[in-house]
Amino acid sequence: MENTFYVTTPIYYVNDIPHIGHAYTTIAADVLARYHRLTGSKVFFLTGIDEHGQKVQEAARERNISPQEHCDEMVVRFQDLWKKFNISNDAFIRTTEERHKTVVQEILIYLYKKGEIYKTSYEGWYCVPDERFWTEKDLVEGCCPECGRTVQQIKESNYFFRMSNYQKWLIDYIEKHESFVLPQTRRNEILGFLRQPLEDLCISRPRKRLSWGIPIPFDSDYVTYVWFDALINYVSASGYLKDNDRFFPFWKNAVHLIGKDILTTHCVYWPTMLKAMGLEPPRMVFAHGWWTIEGKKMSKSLHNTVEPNMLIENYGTDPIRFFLLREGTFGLDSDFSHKALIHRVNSSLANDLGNLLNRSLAMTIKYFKGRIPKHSSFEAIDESLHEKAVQVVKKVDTHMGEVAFQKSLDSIWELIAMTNKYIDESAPWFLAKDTNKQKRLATVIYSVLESLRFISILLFPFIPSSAEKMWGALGMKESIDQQRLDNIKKWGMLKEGTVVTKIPPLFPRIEN
Ligand code: ME8
Repeated sequence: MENTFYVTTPIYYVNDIPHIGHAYTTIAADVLARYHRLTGSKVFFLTGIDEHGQKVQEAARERNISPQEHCDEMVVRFQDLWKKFNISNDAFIRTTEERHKTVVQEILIYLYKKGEIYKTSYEGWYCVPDERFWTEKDLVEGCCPECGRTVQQIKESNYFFRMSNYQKWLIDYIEKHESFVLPQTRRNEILGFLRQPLEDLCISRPRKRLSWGIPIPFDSDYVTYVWFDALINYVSASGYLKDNDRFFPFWKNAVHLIGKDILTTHCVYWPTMLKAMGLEPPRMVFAHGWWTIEGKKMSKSLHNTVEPNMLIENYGTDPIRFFLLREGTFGLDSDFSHKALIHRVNSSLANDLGNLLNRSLAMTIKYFKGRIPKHSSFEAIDESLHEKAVQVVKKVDTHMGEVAFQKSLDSIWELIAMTNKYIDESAPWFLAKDTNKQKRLATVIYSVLESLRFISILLFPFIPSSAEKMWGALGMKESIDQQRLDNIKKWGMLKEGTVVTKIPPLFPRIEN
């Protein structure tokens, strides 16, 4: 049976202006999706937008338009940005779409009939901006523990999901499934959180206070709590209830990428909701760290949000994709600065990779009129380059399985560095001057180009458009996104006689 791989990003709030945090998660998901396609898996990559809730209702009211019109206008900013970033998502879900709303309502009816949802009156502290209830003990100095703003005491009837029933099950599940919540620190955080008694989850909001939500199908006075609605996107968009034959094979291999800010909703609310619905939890929830900007928390009030469109304009798409995944460890916090970005692009992309490509193509053109030469028998130095290339493919596979982007890139850079060193040590420019060494020269150039073939394939998930150009420059005719690692990871597949082309520098040096 065909392998499947399902990767998701959070669905971002439609009101937000897309920033590098959103771009980070989406690019990471794109790299995983592209990598798994390379391995031959059938991939489903989902991203989308969270469109309900108080903030959207208020923003629309301020603009004197309907919430739907507001969403329709705002969603485009994300969709346009993902195009610019070369994001290869297979689907895009908006929570105001009928296909999503009907699944949410069917789930609500199912859980209500099953006794998993009940109505009761409730008194608690409510944070309006976060749309969340808190208990007295949750509050920090009388304010919302999440955003620090003042809370209001509210008494009202609402519907609750019996989340508390699943506490024991969840602890057990997390303990038995080591890679369900990653990285380890986040797993410990959730297990720590679950040492306190788990309460039931309020999953409705009275319509008189908030009307912009999915109506509760068995009580027209209420709409669905935005998180209960939003989490369901992961199953509604992949065919649950509507096309179960498509849904289940993907669901058993689902990976949610999220930021560490939304750990509890994804690792407590979501698996317990799924359990009540009779579904397995996703295979993995990986929570990455946060980007700070020049050492400071990114925030609207500090006016330090990094705007991705501006970054693309200044530096180009692939340098940003590369920087975000190379700079920090996925799972830990990272710091953004223009200085670090410029340094990284100049040293790794312009110097190491760009120069390797340029000089290799230039030598092929100069010594062999641009035709890939025929190699003769390989010497020890050539063999070690081959071995390295084959070994790097394996290493990248292991690292990608661990969602370790930085390590994957480091391994690819080992091959780049070794190929540069191989050129320096083999000194083709001296071989070229000696008529007796033409066969050796051909073998050296062949080996360098073959290594570049490996490099371009391995880099394709990370920097797709540059890798495609490298691939084209090597004279490869078939499209790079149709390649499968299994078929191409053998050394010696470049065909002699193929014509290479010199291309403009892929990564021009950025001057400070
Ligand atoms: O939470 N660094 O949406 P959201 C890295 N709608 N990533 C960051 C970041 C930062 N400084 N800031 C935000 C929501 N992110 C809900 C999700 S899912 C069913 C519903 C990224 O627009 C990170 O992926 O606030 C985080 O999880 C996400 O943006 C939150 O996006």
